[in-house]
Amino acid sequence: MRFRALRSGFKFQNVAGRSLRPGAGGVSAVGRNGDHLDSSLGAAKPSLSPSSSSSNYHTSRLSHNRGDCIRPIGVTRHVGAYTSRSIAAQAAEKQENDSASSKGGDIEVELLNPFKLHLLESGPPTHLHTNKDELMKMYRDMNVLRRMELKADQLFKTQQIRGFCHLYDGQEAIPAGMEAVLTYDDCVVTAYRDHGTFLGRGGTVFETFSELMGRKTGCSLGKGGSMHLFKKENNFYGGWGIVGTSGPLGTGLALALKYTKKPNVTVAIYGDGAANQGQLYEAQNMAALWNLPVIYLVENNHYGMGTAEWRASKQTTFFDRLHYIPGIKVDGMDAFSVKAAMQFAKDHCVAGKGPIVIECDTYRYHGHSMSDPGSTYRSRDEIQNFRQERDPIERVSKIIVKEGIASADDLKKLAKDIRREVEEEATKARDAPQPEEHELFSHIYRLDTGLVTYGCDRKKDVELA
Ligand SMILES: Cc1ncc(C[n+]2csc(CCOP(=O)(O)OP(=O)(O)O)c2C)c(N)n1
Ligand SMILES: [Mg+2]
Repeated sequence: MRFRALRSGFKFQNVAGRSLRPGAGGVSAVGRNGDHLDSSLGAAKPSLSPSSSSSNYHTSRLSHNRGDCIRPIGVTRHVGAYTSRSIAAQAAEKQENDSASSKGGDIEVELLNPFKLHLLESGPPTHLHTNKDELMKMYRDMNVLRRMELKADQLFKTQQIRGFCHLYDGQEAIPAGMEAVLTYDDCVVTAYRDHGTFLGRGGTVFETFSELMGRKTGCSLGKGGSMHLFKKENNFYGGWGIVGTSGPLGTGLALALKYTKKPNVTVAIYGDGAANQGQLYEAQNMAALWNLPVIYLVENNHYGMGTAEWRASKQTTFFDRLHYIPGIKVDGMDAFSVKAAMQFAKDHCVAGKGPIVIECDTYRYHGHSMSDPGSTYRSRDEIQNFRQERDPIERVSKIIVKEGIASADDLKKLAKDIRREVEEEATKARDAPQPEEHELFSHIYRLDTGLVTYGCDRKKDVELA
């Protein structure tokens, strides 16, 4: 399974309720249920922003004001209608697809939101070449993730998922762009909002639902839940509940890569809230000192739980915090921008230039977790404007239709197929068995001690074997 895509001219409202001007026209609505397709897929707006690193890419508190981000250019090409494939089959095809799609293509995409650079003389390109395969893959993979999160919301509300559950919808462009560059020989580690990262690393919808519902078919055998998705075979190291830990863990993984002379990188993902933790700066000091191949990727969705970034951070930019680690600020709602930054950063690391920070400007549609309605500390307008003006899936849809790769109807059909597939995976996961009782303490204590364990009522001893 993989992912991959922007737009804007947006309006959104800051925490004080100040509302910013929406961009002009041509915007398709995203329904509350996540349906994002409609037939108003109009022509792309012209570039509003220069393609340089200094720019009008402006963030002040929660006030942003940018132009359209991707303007597809080039001659229309036609391909046949796409249908969805098995979700599991998509996961197995990553390497092959990546190399095919990363070879570029005949569709030129201009990133209309320029990068912001820190300690870098030049940055990623502002034009990318793509092709129908990559576009369709981005569309499909982001849709699978969106649909999975909407289903998880429903399963939680009907108490089939219990415990913690942090949803990722809205942020789909990050794994989409990131995984368009990485291979499974690169390492990734993140915090608890890990569903998207897991799918990007080749995890399946079935494994995710199984884990969320506590089934033994889950990627952590049903014993970890939403915050502890793992896929070690693809170098995905979690899934951690304690925020900020992904910084030191990722630094350690990068040390291992350097030590074993691998031409790879580690991506350590953390949020804007976590970004103020001390452990992160200790780790980054070491990474800079030892020139480690680590990309610190900040998912700046502008809130840590219910706290706006400006309430928690003296400095609300994260890519330029250290005078000894370079950084790039990127439109994190645009998979192509993320891809370009990621390629630049990976090349930087593999060339032995040490760590680098990528700050992705993004947004979560759901609240912090399922216990947070997400509407008390931010306005409905703000959420709605992100959905309408910057939705990552909608952005790719527009390019696809504009380029004549598939019609709006084809895409609707594909989205419907994906919805059905996700439903089926959820049912399969629900029907899977729970972990055996004797698994209760495995992976926690040694099993060969002859000790028995029991619950607080001592009704039943369980042998650790
Ligand atoms: C060390 C630590 N302190 C506090 C918490 C409680 N906590 C859970 S999520 C969270 C906010 C994190 O926000 P951010 O890093 O922006 O991630 P996001 O939820 O936006 O993805 C906090 C403070 C925690 N899990 N770990
Ligand atoms: Mg955050």
